Amino acid sequence: SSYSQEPPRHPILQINSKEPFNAEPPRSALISSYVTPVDFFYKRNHGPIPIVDDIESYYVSICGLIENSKDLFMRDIRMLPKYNITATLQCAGNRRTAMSNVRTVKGVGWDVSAIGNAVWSGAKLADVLELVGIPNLTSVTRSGGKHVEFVSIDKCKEENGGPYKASIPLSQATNPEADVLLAYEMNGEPLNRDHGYPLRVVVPGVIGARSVKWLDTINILAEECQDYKMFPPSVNWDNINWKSRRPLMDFPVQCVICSLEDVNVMKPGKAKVSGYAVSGGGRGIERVDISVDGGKNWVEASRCQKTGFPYIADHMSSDKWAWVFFEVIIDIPHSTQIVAKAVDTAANVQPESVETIWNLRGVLNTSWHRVQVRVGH
Ligand code: MTE
Ligand code: MO
Repeated sequence: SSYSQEPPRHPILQINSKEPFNAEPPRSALISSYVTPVDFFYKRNHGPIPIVDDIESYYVSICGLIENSKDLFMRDIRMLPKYNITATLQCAGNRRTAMSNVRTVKGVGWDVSAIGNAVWSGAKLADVLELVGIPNLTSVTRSGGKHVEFVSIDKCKEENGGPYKASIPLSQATNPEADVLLAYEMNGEPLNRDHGYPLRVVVPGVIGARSVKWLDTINILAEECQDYKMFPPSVNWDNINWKSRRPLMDFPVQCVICSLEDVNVMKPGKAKVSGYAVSGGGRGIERVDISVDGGKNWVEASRCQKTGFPYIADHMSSDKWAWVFFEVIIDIPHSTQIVAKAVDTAANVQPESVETIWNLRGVLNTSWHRVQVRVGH
């Protein structure tokens, strides 16, 4: 079958769908390391993993609404300044299973680990576009170019066998501060096949779907790609109007307890509650609050953000797109619900209940994270 040449994967991963391969690490493994090891990093695919075996002949085409289209080989991309960006990638479907427990949604089920934090290294998309003369925005804007579409070489089931693709606004693509990368390394190693070898896009602070793996073509377009959208709870498959909503970009503030499973049996006394918190758009985490009485009273957890790797603490690197870990030691005297919620640096808060944000695609479940603990003697 087309899935006969899949790469080997770590047995710790919990498999949510085998073909295409979609898997996430257990909660405890996710927070065992600030920089997520490649083996533990969630894998989100829409088709078989493509094989690129001749790296010398591999190139990315830049075309669409530009005067001269251009092909860039790996050596052209490697010649540009190399940046190391620690960025958290999160699937819009993270925590979908909890949303589908309210009412059925369409999409692969995920617990809380469709997220990971890696050091991505490569060229800035802004530099790549400059190489082909694109920041000369006058010519592009005159031609009507407003969006940059990334097209992959993979073939996916959901696209009727066509390639996977996604777009971002041209203004973000050409902004060096947005840190959009064409990455060829993950955690200091060449990308592996699962994560996009030989080259992938990394769009920090934005839903994972925009970070196209196995990049084949960059298209300058007038219209954005019609994909990943969020609808109100009243919209169903009979009254859906795709054109009525914008594609999702920045992910909202998110926070999850990873030290506890959904139902934990524990002894009364002090326990550690820890996990991750992250916000989109480069917004930091201002505060993480923990409650051990279902959300009536709160204590603030301590936060830490370690730098990705010691050797990249310089002007060529950034960790403003990376998650924080939080931790609090707290007394849990009896069976209860433990809740976590975060506030980002723009004072955005998380919705209290998943019911109010239910949507038929099951995206952006950022409701307060709740775990049930049973305390016994
Ligand atoms: N790129 C390609 N070519 N094919 C895909 O299926 N999945 C997207 C994105 N890029 C996908 C892709 C989605 S939905 C997510 S969340 C991230 O890749 C997941 O990246 P990862 O598998 O490296 O964790
Ligand atoms: Mo995703």
